[in-house]
Amino acid sequence: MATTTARESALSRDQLLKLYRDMLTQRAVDTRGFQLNRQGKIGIAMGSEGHEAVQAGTGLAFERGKDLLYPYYRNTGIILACGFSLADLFRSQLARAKDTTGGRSIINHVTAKSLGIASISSIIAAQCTHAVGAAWALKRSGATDRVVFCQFGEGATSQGEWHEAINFAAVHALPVVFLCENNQWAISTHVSKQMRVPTVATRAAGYGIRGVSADGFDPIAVYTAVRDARAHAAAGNGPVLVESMCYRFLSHTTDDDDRTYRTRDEVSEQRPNDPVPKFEAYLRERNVLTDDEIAALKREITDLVNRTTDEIEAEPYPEPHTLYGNTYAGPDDPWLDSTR
Ligand SMILES: Cc1ncc(C[n+]2csc(CCOP(=O)(O)OP(=O)(O)O)c2C)c(N)n1
Repeated sequence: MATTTARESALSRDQLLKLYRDMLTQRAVDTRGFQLNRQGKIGIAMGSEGHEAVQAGTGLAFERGKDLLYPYYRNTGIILACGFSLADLFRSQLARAKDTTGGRSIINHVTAKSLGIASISSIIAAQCTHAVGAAWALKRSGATDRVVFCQFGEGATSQGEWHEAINFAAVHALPVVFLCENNQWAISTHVSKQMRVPTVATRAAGYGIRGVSADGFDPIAVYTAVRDARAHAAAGNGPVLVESMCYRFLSHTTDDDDRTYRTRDEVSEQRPNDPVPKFEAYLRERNVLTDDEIAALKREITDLVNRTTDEIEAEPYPEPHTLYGNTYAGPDDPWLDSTR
């Protein structure tokens, strides 16, 4: 098992700025989700504070137009980094008519075929078998330089489906990168109750594939690990398991109260690892951005998120007669049709 912590600065200024913008956007969107929930405007929000470096780094390694992404429910940052529109994300959260599922799915469960983004999974590890199926299809069709990104938390690695998926992908040398966001908690279950081995990446040895642990608070370390894993899989060498070590600073969702299972001291001890101020300090030290530029970028992203929220809130909800749309063939409302 390899460990990736190196802060490689072979990245261009544009790449560094993309990482930073994506991290700020993810945090602003998640904060807004919690606010909208507390205002009674959306049913539930899932924060990802602490996962920004993982998701921005992964988004940068994803090759748009070639790769496929099989996300899980905490992946708003990745889907935005891979090109999903902010407006469509808020349409999903606010269940508006123009949402890609017509306002019918649980929040953030979006799909974007044109971007290679499969539907987000809330069924733990279900996306892993789907991702492996897609990777198998890529291999059988003779596609080259195309890789499937499969995202999940460390809790998912206790599901049978995860083991089946990774084993099948290993045996058939499929072009898939398994990407674990290890935030130490699966709702109230600590990682120490999840597995006896020290890291998820160590599990790769059991399947005969490469396993890598990356510093998930450092977007450059994550990017480097995922980029290398992608290259390995794309070259026909089979899957790689990349684990990014991070932390979930907020409750599991707005329906969860994390004070019931972890201490405030534990959460405060992790705060210095917060990836957003850490990356800001790095950009400042390297003279990539000044304090004024950082403040301006934050204002720009806050304004964008505010404006988009207002615009989408002003859009209409789906019409009641569309309730059965995409569910039954024929008229939208079978209850109005007495012959059915
Ligand atoms: C098959 C299945 N079992 C249980 C659940 C309930 N559940 C929802 S989230 C979750 C925790 C998953 O934790 P992890 O995979 O570590 O991801 P995290 O939420 O920490 O990002 C569980 C058990 C579910 N959605 N699906």
